[in-house]
Amino acid sequence: MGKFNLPELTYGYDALEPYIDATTMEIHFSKHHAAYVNNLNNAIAGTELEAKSLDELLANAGMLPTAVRNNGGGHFNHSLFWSIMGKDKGGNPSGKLAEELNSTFGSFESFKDAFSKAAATRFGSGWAWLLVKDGKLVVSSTPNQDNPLMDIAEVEGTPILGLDVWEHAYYLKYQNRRPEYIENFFNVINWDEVSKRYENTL
Ligand code: MN3
Repeated sequence: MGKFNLPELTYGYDALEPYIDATTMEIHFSKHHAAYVNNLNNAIAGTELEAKSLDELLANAGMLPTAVRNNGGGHFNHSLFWSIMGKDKGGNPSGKLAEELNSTFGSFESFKDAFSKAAATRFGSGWAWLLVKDGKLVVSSTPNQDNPLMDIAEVEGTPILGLDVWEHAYYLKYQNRRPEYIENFFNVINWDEVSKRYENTL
């Protein structure tokens, strides 16, 4: 057993059907995410990095061996991703997050457009993010398994919503139709969890 472990998936592989299919979920969680965890553990084993928390590793990503940056990012990103989705979710956010989305982007629909565009235009593999930077909501995207917690990120901050746009996240069901996958992602977002993460930054 290594230092880092797969988180518990709090819903079944079929919980996000029909928007994200059970086979994709099973492979994504039990193979892809598990591989990031194993490779991260192997990459830090026997080194001084073994004493660092995941947050500490990510904050110093620019100085890390590539395997630690990629797999540490992969572990964090997927852990966040599973937590911000759920069965019978979707809809609109409420409370402070809804107010801040409205005041930042003009409306929820405008936010959705900005986030969807970031996800659709991320070339190759990567992630789209809604993050908090200096108290403000910002949409960004990162390549590979990078994320806004990393010192090398173009836009640094605390991610509260992330969407995996690697082909392994959607190809079985959507093939090349990434925009359709992005549209359907909005049917499974757990806005209560995103709100909780937002309020934790205040
Ligand atoms: Mn993935």
